[in-house]
Amino acid sequence: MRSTAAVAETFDTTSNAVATEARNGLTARPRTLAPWLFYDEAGSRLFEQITALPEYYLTRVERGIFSDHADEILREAAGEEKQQLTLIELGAGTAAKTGVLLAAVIRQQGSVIYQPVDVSETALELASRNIQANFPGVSVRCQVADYTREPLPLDRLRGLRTLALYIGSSIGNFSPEAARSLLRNVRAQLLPGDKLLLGTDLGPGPHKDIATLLAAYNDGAGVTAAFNRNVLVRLNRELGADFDLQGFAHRAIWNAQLSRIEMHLVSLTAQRVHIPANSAGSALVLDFESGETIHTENSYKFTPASIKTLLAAADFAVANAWQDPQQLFSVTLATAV
Ligand code: AVI
Repeated sequence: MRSTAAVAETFDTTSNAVATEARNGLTARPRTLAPWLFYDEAGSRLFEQITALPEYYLTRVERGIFSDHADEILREAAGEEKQQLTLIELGAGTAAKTGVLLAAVIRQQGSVIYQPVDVSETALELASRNIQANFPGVSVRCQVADYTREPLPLDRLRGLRTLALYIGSSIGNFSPEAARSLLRNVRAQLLPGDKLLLGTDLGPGPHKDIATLLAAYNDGAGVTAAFNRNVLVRLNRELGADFDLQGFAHRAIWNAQLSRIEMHLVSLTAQRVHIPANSAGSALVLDFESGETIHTENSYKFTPASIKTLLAAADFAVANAWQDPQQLFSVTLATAV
């Protein structure tokens, strides 16, 4: 966990991380760029826009599940003993998705301590201001931390049961091994009986076709394309690279075997890209063939069975799960065993 004062120091480390990721990913075959590179200021704004797109059902449908079932979810999380809950949210961002759950917990127990964890201090400041203005019973304790790399900075309060929130299908952006290890890390900070609420997008099913999935990652307005290309904008700006933005197309594909949507950037011509020498090494000359791709993101899609297996691997047992009527998305409540 980083203190606020240490955040400025992380700038150098961050640009070094960008340089290292670009070097390793772009010289590998197939070429890759890690999805965390999407989230600079412009990318975070584009992602906010994505969540409001008609094709991107994930945010809307998950919010609908919360609206329909928040009281039940919170009641089950408190258990038969009706224990007081404290909430911790991984990757909370501005906590825009959490309002419905916070309102329900306030109805249930009058007040609550809410601990949002995120790498972005700015997002957390916004979260704290919004929540304090709109939910008087909530006391917010922000934690600036990268929960994907560091142990979860959980403030355990005596006698209170913890409900950890990991919503928005964020778990889907990790490989199965990384997802297991992330959830094991969360589990290591919890006590038996504590709960985890996990939001996951579902794979194709009786009411969900592959076209619905693909459209969510290839919207008509081109916002997801801009989000994907923004990674090149970032490398041009931060590393002085000379990617021709029009020379790369956005592509989203469904990988049925691995149950994931993949996002790629496709080189439209044979082209050469330069990245000047930087803290990660000497200058790079990258020769792209026409049609060659950079793999930028995986977004895994689940079934009730695969959610159960993933949770079990991290010592969580499914307590209950809620889906929308079309079975697009699932919200699972799991107990730490
Ligand atoms: C943040 N994450 C859950 C999003 C997803 O659906 O995988 C990121 C995203 N990529 C393209 N559109 C949205």
